[in-house]
Amino acid sequence: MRSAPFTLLLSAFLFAAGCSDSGDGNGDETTGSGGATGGTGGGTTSGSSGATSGSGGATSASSGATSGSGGGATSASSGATSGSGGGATSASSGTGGEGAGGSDGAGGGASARVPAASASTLREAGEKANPPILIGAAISGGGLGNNDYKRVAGAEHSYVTAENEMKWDSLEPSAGNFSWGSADNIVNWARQNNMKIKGHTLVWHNQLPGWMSSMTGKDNVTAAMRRHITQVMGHFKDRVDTWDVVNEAVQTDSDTGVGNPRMRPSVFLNQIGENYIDLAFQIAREQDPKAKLYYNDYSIDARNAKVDFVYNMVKGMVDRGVPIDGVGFQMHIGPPNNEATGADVAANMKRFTDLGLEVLISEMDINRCGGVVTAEEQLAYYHDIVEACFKLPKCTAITFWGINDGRSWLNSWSGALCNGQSSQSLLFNDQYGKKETYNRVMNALLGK
Ligand code: 9MR
Repeated sequence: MRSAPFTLLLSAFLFAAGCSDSGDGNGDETTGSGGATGGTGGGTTSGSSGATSGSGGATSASSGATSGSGGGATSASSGATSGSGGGATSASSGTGGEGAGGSDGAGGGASARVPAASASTLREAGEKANPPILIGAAISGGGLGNNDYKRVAGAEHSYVTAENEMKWDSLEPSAGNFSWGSADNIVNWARQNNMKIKGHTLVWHNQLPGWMSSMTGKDNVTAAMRRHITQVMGHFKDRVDTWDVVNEAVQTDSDTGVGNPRMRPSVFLNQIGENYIDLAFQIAREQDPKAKLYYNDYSIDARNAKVDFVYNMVKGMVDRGVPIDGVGFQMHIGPPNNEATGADVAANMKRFTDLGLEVLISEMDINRCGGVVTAEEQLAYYHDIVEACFKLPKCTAITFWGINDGRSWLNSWSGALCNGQSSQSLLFNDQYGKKETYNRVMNALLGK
């Protein structure tokens, strides 16, 4: 397994390869209206049969679909009961159990997640775990045009993030004029398949239309940000109840999260100031009192300068009473981003859950290009990182950034060092067959 010294080496290598922070594959490269370029189109203890419920969330039994409009919709392996209170509870054999502080539907203060005895899909393994865990995928409009893609995506996942279709340039291409069609297609497909949806993403420096990125004046930018958040959350209300409110607001000298962490310049930072982050979360909370509101970023997966900065930023928000519910760790492992062992991830995530926050793996893929991550390392990373999240009851979701290798954004991003080769980064091959990476993830979800 690679450790900090390797990360530094990788960082130096990426610099040598010309992968500076202004061109990293996390989208820093574009700020204009045509942003999307790469890609493909687009306090209890858990028990064996405990009941769980989230705030306003739906609850379903083992084979049931996870659904519901409230935050923290969950399912339990057996004996599930629903509740409208905020407290997540898991109890042994349905004997009740105590509320876990009203924080979420994720097991609250549960000390361990109990895996399912068996499962035939990742989704089922997640739904039958106690507390349950959402298994997600980035879904593209282009992908949904393919029947195999749809079959695998729907069968294996319980959670959807639109890969590009809910970004600012897609939803509000010109000021005040909203375009919902491609996002609605994904959201409606997800709901037909009883999948929960994460809105991605409300405030981000990238995939921002030119009219917005060139706006000047604090009042103008604040008003435009307020309108965007309000309109978008309003349109999807009762369909989308978890949101990446702010994405990638922190940068370092290296895409691996090393060196000089600082707030990332953007129209929001430049015109409003650092307070834009608090403001975005406050506006989102006003719009939906029950939604789960997340901060999301890359290369914060293992302990490094960037994640220390993000930790302090998020801790400040919690201390100030800013309505943040959790942090998404993107988990793009390998070029152009960081590497992280399971142990790194476990220790790093725990700091955030100790603040009372949920954590999520929000965009996982492991890039094999450039010979930086070997096949064996990739398998171990997939198992051990998924296991690290699974073992934390407050790690509420694991989302993979795509379905099959052939459609991965990494294949066409120069910083990923693929040079026309497949990144081999996901769980399904080009024919939508399960890869060994799938088996390792399944093992981790079953506690093996
Ligand atoms: O996968 C997305 C790709 O199709 C787009 O071209 C790219 C443009 O910025 O965004 C990709 O998704 C990014 C996500 O929205 C935020 N985190 C990094 C992801 C990979 O770059």
